Amino acid sequence: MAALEPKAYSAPDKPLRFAVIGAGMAGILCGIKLREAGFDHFTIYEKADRVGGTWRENTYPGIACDVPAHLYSYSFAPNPEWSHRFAPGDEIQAYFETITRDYGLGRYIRFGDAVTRLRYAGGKWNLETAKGHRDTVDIVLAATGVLHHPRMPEIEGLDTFAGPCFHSARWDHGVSLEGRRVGIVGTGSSAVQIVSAIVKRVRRLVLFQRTAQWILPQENPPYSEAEKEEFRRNPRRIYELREQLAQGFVEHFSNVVVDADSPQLRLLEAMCLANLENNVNDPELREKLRPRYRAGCKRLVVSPDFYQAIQSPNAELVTEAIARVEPRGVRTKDGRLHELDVLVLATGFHVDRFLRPIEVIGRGEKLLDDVWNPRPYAYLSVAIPDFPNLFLLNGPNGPVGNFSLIDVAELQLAYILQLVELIRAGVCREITATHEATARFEKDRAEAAKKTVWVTGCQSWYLDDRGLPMAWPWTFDRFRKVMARPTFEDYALAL
Ligand code: N01
Repeated sequence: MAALEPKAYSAPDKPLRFAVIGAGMAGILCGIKLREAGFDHFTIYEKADRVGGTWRENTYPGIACDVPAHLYSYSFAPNPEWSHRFAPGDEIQAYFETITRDYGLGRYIRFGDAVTRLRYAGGKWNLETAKGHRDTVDIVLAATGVLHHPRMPEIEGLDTFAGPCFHSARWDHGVSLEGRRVGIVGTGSSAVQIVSAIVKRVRRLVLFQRTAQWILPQENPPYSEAEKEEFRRNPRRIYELREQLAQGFVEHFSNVVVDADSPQLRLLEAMCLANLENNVNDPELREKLRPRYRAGCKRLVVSPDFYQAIQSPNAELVTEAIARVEPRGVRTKDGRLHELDVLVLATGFHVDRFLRPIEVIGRGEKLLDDVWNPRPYAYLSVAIPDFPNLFLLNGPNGPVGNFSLIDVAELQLAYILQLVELIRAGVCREITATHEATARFEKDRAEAAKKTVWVTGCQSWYLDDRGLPMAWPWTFDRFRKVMARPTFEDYALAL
């Protein structure tokens, strides 16, 4: 610890300047917490014209968060107004807009300009944007999201489709679905929510399923006016509820998926299986909907009514593989043409991009694109060797999908700010995760990943090019503990 004493170097004579990239949930959090910590020199760079990230971009019918609303909120900004246990997307978007306003962050955000380049030189990060704006900062906080870059399927003839065709994260609200024949490719969380939301509005719904999903039947009751009034009068009640929800989520999901042998996982599987057996009447359809891998192997899909929706008389589940898309619809390998007016691609995201396509050049002219080839990594998900004073929120190998990403980001930022404090105090100018610590973390992570349910025999967005899960493979309690205080020896501190 002696190395951490302020010695040769004194505290910076100028206030530290930060660039935060992205004004989604994590970027807004950065703005609030930087100000709280007394840092006022920062810009939040946002390429779009509104805050909100995921919730700004995903506006498809039926969108809701599968983490309970009182848990998917900032710990310091409870919201008594959530309408349902699982909040709809537009409420979450409104929440982030309100928070941005309430915390006076507007003047820190530069909208409508994408950061294109970051280069580390002379102990500073030089930043450039698409519009030619330049900035020089001491510290970069990358809050660029994970499920952000839509993955378009490689299907022959996709561009020949005569009607509207769009990705679930690029919903075209100008297209009416009323009385039309709508095809949906994919059966992940997005597709399942879309199916339930639109089946009653469309003339015909065709769901193209490549792999069946386990569906956990979670009801989504509204909060009554009396409950909301109680939350308003007594915010303590929200904290108690949040605590309960967090505990339940950790015990019944987060800690369970990282232990493929856990009895709770068997319980989760039994609940999904009972949902299928009890709620799908036609044996042929039931078999088509029956997954051939363990529940939780893919990110678990929650829905109270998907099975009901797919059994509607106007809905069809197609399990025959897609051969190609034609102007009039989708042709499956059995030669059948499924005629459609609208085609929705609920085909997921490229989850290995993080702050790319920004060109990031670290110490010694190292290109992040090269360093992250073939796959991204970061020490404890927050710091990359050779990229000093650049920290990631919800970066590679964090607990994505395991818990509320808001809690994850809050824990990460509190950890990062402890590192930043060393710079402010004059202990060092530069902080970089060491190669040794990062290699050790990667090795331990790969070992622990073998015990998770994610490697029990399915394809999913959790898996990297080697088939190893890219998510935190330990319990959430362990994550909380690790994030509580940095192991400073795992960082190189330079003057
Ligand atoms: O994407 P996905 P998503 N031909 O990657 C199929 C979060 N989220 O947007 O399983 C045919 O899960 C692919 O098939 P297969 C949540 O963490 C949360 O639905 O690979 N099909 C799969 O069915 C979630 O896990 C919420 O065989 C093709 C689907 O497309 C994550 O976001 C809501 C295909 C992609 O599923 C991603 O969910 C929404 C092809 N060529 C999202 N290519 C909630 O909070 C892909 N597929 C509720």
